[in-house]
Amino acid sequence: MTSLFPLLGDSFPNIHNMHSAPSFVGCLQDIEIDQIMVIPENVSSNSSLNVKEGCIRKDWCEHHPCHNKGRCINLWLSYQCDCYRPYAGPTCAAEYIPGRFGHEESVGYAAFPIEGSDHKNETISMFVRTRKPSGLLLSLKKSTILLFQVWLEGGKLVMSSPSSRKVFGKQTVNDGNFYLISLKMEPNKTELFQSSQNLGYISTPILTIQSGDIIYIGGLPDVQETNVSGGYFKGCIQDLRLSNQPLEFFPITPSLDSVIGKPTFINIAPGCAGDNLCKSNPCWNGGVCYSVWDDFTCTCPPNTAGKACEKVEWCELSPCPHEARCQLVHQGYECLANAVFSGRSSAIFYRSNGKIRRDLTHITFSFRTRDSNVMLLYAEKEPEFISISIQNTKLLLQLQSGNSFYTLSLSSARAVNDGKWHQVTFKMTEPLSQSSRWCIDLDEAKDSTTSAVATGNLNFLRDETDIYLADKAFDHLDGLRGCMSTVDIGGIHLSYFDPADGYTKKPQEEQFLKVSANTVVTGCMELDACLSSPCMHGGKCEDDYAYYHCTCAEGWTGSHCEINIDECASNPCAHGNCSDRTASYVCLCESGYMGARCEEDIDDCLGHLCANGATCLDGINSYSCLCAGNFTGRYCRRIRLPSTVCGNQNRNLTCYNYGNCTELQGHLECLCLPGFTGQR
Ligand SMILES: [Ca+2]
Ligand SMILES: [Ca+2]
Repeated sequence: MTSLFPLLGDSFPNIHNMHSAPSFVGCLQDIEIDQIMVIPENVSSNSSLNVKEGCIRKDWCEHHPCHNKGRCINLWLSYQCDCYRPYAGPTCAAEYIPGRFGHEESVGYAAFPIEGSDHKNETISMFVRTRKPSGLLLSLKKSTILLFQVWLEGGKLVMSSPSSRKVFGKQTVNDGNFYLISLKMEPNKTELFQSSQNLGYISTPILTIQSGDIIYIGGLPDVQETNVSGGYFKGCIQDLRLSNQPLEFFPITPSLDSVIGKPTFINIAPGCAGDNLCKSNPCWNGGVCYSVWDDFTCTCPPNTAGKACEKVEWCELSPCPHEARCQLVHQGYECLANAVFSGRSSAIFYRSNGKIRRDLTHITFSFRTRDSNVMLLYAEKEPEFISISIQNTKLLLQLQSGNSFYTLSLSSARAVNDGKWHQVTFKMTEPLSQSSRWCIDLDEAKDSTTSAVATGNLNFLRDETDIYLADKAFDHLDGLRGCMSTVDIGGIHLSYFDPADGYTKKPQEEQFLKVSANTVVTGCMELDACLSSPCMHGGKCEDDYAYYHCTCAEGWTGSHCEINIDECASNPCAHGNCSDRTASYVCLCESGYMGARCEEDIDDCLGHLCANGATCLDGINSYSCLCAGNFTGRYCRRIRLPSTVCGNQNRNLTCYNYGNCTELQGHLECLCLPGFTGQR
């Protein structure tokens, strides 16, 4: 024999038809058979198949034939794709078809019976996508005996077997994304993985999956048994595998020599379409719904919030009159204000809108008054009634309600008519009971008393019962002079604003409506304004609830008595300059005048200097002398008429009016002209 190849040719004429073992692929060099070198030249063409000279290797992966990021493995004659899950097929272009469980509120599950010999050290793995926080994922059963199972609880994975503790996942997986979950069964334990993260293990006896065992996915045939472990799964499961064997819901790969018998599928849909949750119009308040997988989102209008736009920021719509304070209440808002009542005929009354369903077990409000006997709130539906009043300066609740024969009477210990604000709550001590004791809570429990007897709640106010505020309407007493806050009965308010006031209609279903048409004066001051002593200069302050008033001391005026009255304004000084003082004035008199108003002319003749019997004539700050006889001059000290004098230095005589003074024998005598007489 010189060559093996002819022999080969003879022995394997149909080598390409033999499938039992694959042919060698690669290069051979320096082949020596029986010390004879075998080289391509001495191998005849009919004794060889697919043998080529040289050792050229083609890069089959050069053009990236694998899809979906599959890894390409270059072989001599072709390539192989190593696919990422859940892709499959020679080029990873195919994808395992997910099974949709619980589509549109259906319930379903899959059951894969095991066949063939015992399976040890197996891994069960799958992709899971859901938004539900609970649901059974996998259950392995031997006949009716549960071996172990995996389910979702609070959005987290849980694994357990009947004889083991539970293993809990750390993160929630119900966010609508796919998660790869694996169970690795080892001889005496089973480990749970989320992607590559080991979540823990349960100890199991040596676990072999045997022919006849069943892997349940998404639920069990028995509803109650399923509900114990989170109920039926809602979501998608994709690329389920028992080790490397795909367990397909909708096969895309040819079934191999299977370890799985004929599976059962109940209500499993192909693909992973989400439910259309927008179908039920879940968005409130005009929100626009957009479907996302097994969920929805709402595009909310301004002033609304929440997943379904269910929360309305009502107060941001400024729905209240400017003097009111907006407050959010259940399903809506309320406009709160303090009202001023001025006694008789200011009473207002309310009625339920007929839609109040809640139990009314408390009543809360604030008030301020100086009245010592006055009605604050009254309602009656015979024989039931409620009366809240001030009697002998104390706050008093009288209540007869339900089946009780007693009239409950509950009074504050302290006087409440000091004109200051007081907050009061009357409430049932056991609001869930049909009948209970009531307690009063005044000024943040500074005054707290509980009734001795029990009675029912205020539910009679839900029917057609008039609720009077600030007056009883049909008695002879004056109504309240003072203020009341908005009254809160069981969380529903008695608004001072009419629904017809043109503001946004209140959306809440349960309401008390103001029935009386008279408008309420709002704007009661928060505090007694007189506490800050706003009246100056001894003015007296009076608090009128809505405003305050200063009664000024004498000499002062202005709203706060800040102006000194000008008492000189009426020019009170007759002959003088006025100088203003407090509640008075001072006159500085001109010369010659006296008196408070300078009205008095001073008698300047007192101590006058008029001589010779002259008469003093009073003037202004002066006087004149009216001379007698023949005197003249300012003070009448000079003789007024022509005269002659006779005699000597020691003894002389003056004769007036041209009388002739004569001396006869030492006797001096005046000889008068005709018409004059007298000695001189
Ligand atoms: Ca003055
Ligand atoms: Ca005078």
